[in-house]
Amino acid sequence: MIKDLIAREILDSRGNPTVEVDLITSDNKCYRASSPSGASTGSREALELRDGDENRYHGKGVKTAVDNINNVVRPELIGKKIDVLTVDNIMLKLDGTKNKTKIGANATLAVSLATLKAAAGIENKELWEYLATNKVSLPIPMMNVINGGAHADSGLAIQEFMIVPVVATFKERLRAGSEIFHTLKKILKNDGYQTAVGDEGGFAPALNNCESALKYIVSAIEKSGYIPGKDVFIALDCAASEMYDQNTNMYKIDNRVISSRDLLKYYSEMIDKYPIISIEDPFEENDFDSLRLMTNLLGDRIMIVGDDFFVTNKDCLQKGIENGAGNAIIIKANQIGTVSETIETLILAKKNNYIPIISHRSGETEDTFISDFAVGLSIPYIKTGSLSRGERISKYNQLLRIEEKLLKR
Ligand code: 2PG
Ligand code: MG
Repeated sequence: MIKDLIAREILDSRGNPTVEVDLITSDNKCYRASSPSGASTGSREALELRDGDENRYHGKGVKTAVDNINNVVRPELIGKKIDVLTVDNIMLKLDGTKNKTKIGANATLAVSLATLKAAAGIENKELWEYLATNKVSLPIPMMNVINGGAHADSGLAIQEFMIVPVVATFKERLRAGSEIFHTLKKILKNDGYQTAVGDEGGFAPALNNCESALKYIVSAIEKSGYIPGKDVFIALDCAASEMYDQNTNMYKIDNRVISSRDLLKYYSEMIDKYPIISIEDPFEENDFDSLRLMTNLLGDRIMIVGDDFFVTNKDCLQKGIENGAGNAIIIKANQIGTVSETIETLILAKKNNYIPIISHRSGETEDTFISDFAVGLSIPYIKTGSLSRGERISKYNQLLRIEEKLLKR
């Protein structure tokens, strides 16, 4: 039974407030969870409730969301069974809005996650074990080694340049990632570029264009002793809504202003030249037509991933399914605000052969639930940043521990 809920305002990896919850069970155990926070958010995401009081944290305080848990949610949940679906349904009813605008998705998610962790704890299971229904495996990481877009001031239009090591074990994938990351640092530095890192721990060099980022990455893969296109691939998150100008219906990339058709041509050239296996949000979030066109053209060669397009929302994904737009989906629990709705979207994706990729947010906490979700829910890919910054590395380290345990069995 839920004995108590204590919510508080903590800070995320960018130093902005977010919501943390302690759930106390009737046998006095404490289960803790927190909500991550995005920067390049999709407009259809559930509401991240912020106070807007400019006198605190530049308007970014989450006191209202915290108070909603302590004063609105808590009284309804005390004494209730520790079961995610039950708890989520109570919160959905209390909120009553489509996008969680009353309670806030940052509030509901923290409570939902804490409940899930408690449910696992009661069965003496780790979170991933509790979630697992059949044979599990470790995910392939997409590691964001060069940052641009809204995550860094490198000036690069594409937000994330990721390496995707596909070598045999997770431990070896992580090693490959780390070795390539450090090689990349060396070669960037040698060429006179800055090697300070962006929000997700990747470098933010002021390169002239996106293609040079791809060249540097390929060179770092090779110089580290791995084969591009065999051991290690490349993935991009264009977060193209950030490159899009709705007045002109054009995209800005590499000091050029181009149409969606030319952007598609550009992607297709890059896929021919570099070992790219995945492109996320290639167009602005409403342009399902271009997404469908790209899926028809390139969908049998690469993953075409919807993040801002689908926002972990089953209705938005359904629109993609009906249009044949995209063949993969980013899963971010805070985009929808509860564990059970996240799983619903995941099930819909799998049923329709959309490849799921579980993802962090650019603002993260020390909570490593996405690592457990990746394994427990059989999600083949995980996006959780670069090979630096504790809040990113903590997810990788958790996956190492899980793999170790699985190998012992
Ligand atoms: C994305 C994410 C995570 P943000 O666009 O995929 O990398 O960024 O959390 O800022 O939305
Ligand atoms: Mg994205």
